[in-house]
Order: sequence, then C-alpha cells, then structure tokens
Amino acid sequence: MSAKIISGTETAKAIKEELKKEVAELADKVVPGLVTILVGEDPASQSYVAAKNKTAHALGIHSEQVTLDAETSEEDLLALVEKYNNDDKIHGILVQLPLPKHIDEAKILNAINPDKDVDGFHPVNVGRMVLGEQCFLPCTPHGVLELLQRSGVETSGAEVVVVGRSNIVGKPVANLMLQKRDAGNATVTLCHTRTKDMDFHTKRADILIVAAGVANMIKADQVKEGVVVIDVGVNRIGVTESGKAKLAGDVEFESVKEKAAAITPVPGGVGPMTITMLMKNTVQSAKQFAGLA
Ligand code: L34
Repeated sequence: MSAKIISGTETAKAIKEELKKEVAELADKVVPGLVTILVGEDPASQSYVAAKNKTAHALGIHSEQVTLDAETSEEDLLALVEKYNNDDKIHGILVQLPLPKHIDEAKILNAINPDKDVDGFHPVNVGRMVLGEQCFLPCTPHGVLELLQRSGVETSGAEVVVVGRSNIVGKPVANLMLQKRDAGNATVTLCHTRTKDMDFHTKRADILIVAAGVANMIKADQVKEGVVVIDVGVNRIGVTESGKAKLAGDVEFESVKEKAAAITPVPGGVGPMTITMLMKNTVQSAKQFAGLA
C-alpha cells in the first residue's frame, strides 16, 4: 500500500485564500506590514526570503525586504531592528536565520519587539508558548500542527516521536504537541544525536516528525506500518539539469511511503506551510496593533 501524500502546497493554498480575504476585509482599518531582513548571501536563505515577500505581496500584505552584506556589524543590525520596532507600518519583523558567525543570534532576537515577533523566537514568546498562553507560534511548528489538523490526523493520545532538538523546530513542535490543544494531547518523545537507540523510538511512532537536517536519514526499516510521517528537512543535495537546487527531505521518501499511512513530500510539504504561517502571524499582529484582536 502506498501512503496518502499530505500536500503542504495544497493546504497552504487554502489558508492563503482565507488570509487574502481577511486582509481585504481589514483594508480600511489596517494594512498588515512585514519586513524581512537577510544578512549575507546564502542561496537557501535568499530563496526562502524571496518566497516570503512574494507571498506577502500576493495576499495584499505590505512587505519590505532588507538585504545586508555578510560583513554587517551586530550594532548596525540592532539599529535596523530598532528602526522597525518603531515603524508603525510594520507589524512583523523577521530576521532570517542563520546569521553570520560574528553576530550573536540571541542578542538580535531579543531586540525584536515581542509584539512584532512574528517568528515567535523571542524569549517572551517562547515562554508564553510553553505556558500555553496566547502568543505568536513559531512558523514551522505551527505549520506542522495545521497540516496534521487539516489532514484529519488524530493526535490525541498518539505516540509522537520528534527527531531533532533545534530551537526552531524540534523543541517547540514537541512542546506544542504535548499541550492540551488542537493537534496536541500526544505522548511525545524527543530524539536527538545522543539518543541511545533511535530505531526503538522511531518504530513506536504513530506520528513521526523529523527535523534533523540530514538528507534521507530515516529509512523504511525504522518506521512501523501505518505511521504518519511529517518530514521537516529541506536538504540541498545537488543541482538539477535546469540548474535548480535538488532537494531531499530527512526521510527516504520513496521507500518510507510504501509503509506509511500518510507522508509529506519535500519539496511541497512543510516548507510552504512555514511561509504561510508567517503570513498568518503577520495578519494577527496587525489586528492586535489595530485593536481588532
Ligand atoms: N527567522 N529563519 C527565520 N524564520 C524561519 O521561519 C526560518 N525558516 C527556516 C530557516 N531560517 C528561518 C524558514 O523560513 C527554514 N525555513 C524555510 C522556509 C520555506 C521553505 C523551507 C524552509 C520552503 O518553502 N521550502 C520549499 C522549497 C523551496 C526551495 O526551493 O528551496 C519546499 O517546498 O519545501
């Protein structure tokens, strides 16, 4: 049996339609505004940031794109963040990660006004998230939750295994899935590079969420029949004949899809959801600033 393919592209499209309508309805009260800040010339980051601005534009969100060279000082970046903290047209500030090594990531994320932190990376928002309080949820974990919910995957009581403990994906997605919420109430296991027996855990998973950043790491013999697989990895493994980046997930798609009940592809899985959740958070932020939420 071959798995149902959970399309992030299709799900994202449906959410974007909803958002577009909402932005149009808000137009006489507030135009949501987003700024993306990219430091350096990493091709993957360039492509993600371009996609974010393009999507914002398509939804009627005002978007500004700042590109700084890789040698930009921490001080200059902090000043730029401060400028946008004080810009009334901007409701969402996104500093694309990773940043060059000479810049202290935590220091930058701490400088963003938590009310404009549409990435949900500021410690105040992370704290609110862990406590289950109202906050901006980080975009990739939020996208994973939406994808599970809109695909009708039952998470309540499910054995969820997360592979990867990053601040951007692994830690927050594990935390969200154990909370009492939609797409939550799961029993969560978080595996990482020091996990003694990875297979023992992955084979028990009803829902397997992989965010390790290692191409094709999870193979068919590491999952059980009927598992739901969410593959968060977007690895560049070469170039296609047309010169575009060749992508692979963290899961060996071709073999695992024969065993899984459902699986997300790469590309076209979690990636488009990440971008869409950023739009959702930006609209939410604009509503909050306008006193409408
Ligand atoms: N501040 N930094 C900040 N916020 C984020 O939410 C991110 N992330 C991660 C990296 N750094 C960040 C992203 O935007 C990863 N990420 C991201 C966003 C979009 C996609 C992948 C990762 C995406 O759209 N992927 C497409 C393929 C695009 C391509 O051709 O490269 C997909 O279909 O998976």
